[in-house]
Amino acid sequence: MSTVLVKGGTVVNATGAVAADVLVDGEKIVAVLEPGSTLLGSDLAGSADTVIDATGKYVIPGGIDAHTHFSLPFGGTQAVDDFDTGTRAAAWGGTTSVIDFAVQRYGERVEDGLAKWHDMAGGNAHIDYGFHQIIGGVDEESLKAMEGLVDEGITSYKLFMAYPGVFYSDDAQILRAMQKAREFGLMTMMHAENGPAIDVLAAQLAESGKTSPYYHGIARAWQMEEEATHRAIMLADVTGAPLYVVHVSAKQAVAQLAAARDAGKNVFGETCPQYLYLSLEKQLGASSEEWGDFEGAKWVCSTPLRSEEEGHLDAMWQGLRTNDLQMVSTDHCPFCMKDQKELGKDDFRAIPNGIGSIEHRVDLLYQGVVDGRITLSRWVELIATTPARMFGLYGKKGVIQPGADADIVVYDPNGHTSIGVDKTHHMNMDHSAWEGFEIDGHVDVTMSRGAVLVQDGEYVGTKGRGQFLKRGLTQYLV
Ligand code: DUC
Ligand code: ZN
Ligand code: ZN
Ligand code: ZN
Repeated sequence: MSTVLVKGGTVVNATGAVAADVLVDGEKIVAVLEPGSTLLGSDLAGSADTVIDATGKYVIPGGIDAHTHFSLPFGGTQAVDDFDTGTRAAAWGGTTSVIDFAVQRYGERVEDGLAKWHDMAGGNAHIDYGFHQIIGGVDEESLKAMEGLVDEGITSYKLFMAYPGVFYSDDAQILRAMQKAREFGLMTMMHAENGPAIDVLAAQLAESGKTSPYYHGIARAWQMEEEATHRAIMLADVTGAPLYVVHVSAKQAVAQLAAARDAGKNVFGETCPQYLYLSLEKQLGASSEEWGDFEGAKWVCSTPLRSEEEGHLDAMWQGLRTNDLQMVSTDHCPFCMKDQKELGKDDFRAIPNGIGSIEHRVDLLYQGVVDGRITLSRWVELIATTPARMFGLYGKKGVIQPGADADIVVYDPNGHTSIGVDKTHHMNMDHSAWEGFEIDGHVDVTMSRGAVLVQDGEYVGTKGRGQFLKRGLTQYLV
């Protein structure tokens, strides 16, 4: 087995930072050697096959993006990153594990939906991957199938309170699924928006001629998110099942989560980079020569972008500081403008919902450190450690320590990253939701289980090297 020494850097974990060399043997970290260390391993370090110089840089656990949608069929089309392009872009941005959503649609067997996702990922992923299971139709058969998920290494599943006729579950279905989840230890992930009410509001707007992308966010009002979040918390509470609310964007939803957590409930919240940085005002003001005011379609996602003036963006950062929000995932769901977003040119309801950010999550959150919004250790906790604990991967992933997988990123705080389609852009979309963003930091090296994927601005990873992660139960319960 070949050995690699990552030398001279500052190792940053969720628990703190220390100057240390990291010794890798094969796929594992075998030693974290502080200067003057006489531990076993020092000799080995002297004779490492490869040395990576990390002087002046941070050595951090590889990012874990716990919310992606590769090849998701949605809105009459399909998300354009697959397990090949999506995980490659992830590696470029310092992410070494993803948890993607396998889809079961109404009328389809859960086992078949899952098998399809294994087929799509196997032989294509560049980094390690796990699955959550979307249950798109809660009935006797899918409830029975939920019983087998933990043995498959799938310890979380997702329901939708939105998208009637597509993925939607009503309260009775949600309650029954949560009872099953409670019995088998599954984490319930919830898309918490009142879909039936939103669809009425959206139809009324469209019928009165308000058809531009901005009205997507008006229809999906924060009240619809607050109400659904509250309902999900109550349904979870009555069943005793833990609850994880995905893509939180409304400050009122954060308040619901905070109140539940203050009461000691196992309720968790995830936000996304778009809710930290992009706003409804930005979307309203967006216009380009090519797309006119349809430019705003680039930022049509659900939950929608919220008003910065009303304080939603600040509330997301605040939630991350207080741990009322524990997670930041991308909800990577990329659609091109041409032929895809364009489907909704005359009616925002037909714009496929989604933003692609998998390449930029580690950088965008690092900018939060530079801007004084979060600490360095909180950054690492958010990008790697909490996702690992939340979804049953911690120890193997999410930490720089002996015995962990050698998923390591060398991050340069003196480097710089300019985001844009003609600059850093390896996602499969014809635009970037992050065009023009400047990051005061840079991913220099990405290593996955001991193999370098990105170094010196070059991609040297291998399609198909990524392995399926059979996950354990959540390690985050109170
Ligand atoms: N939100 C999105 O933005 N895209 C896909 C599904 C979702 O809930
Ligand atoms: Zn969702
Ligand atoms: Zn999603
Ligand atoms: Zn650099």
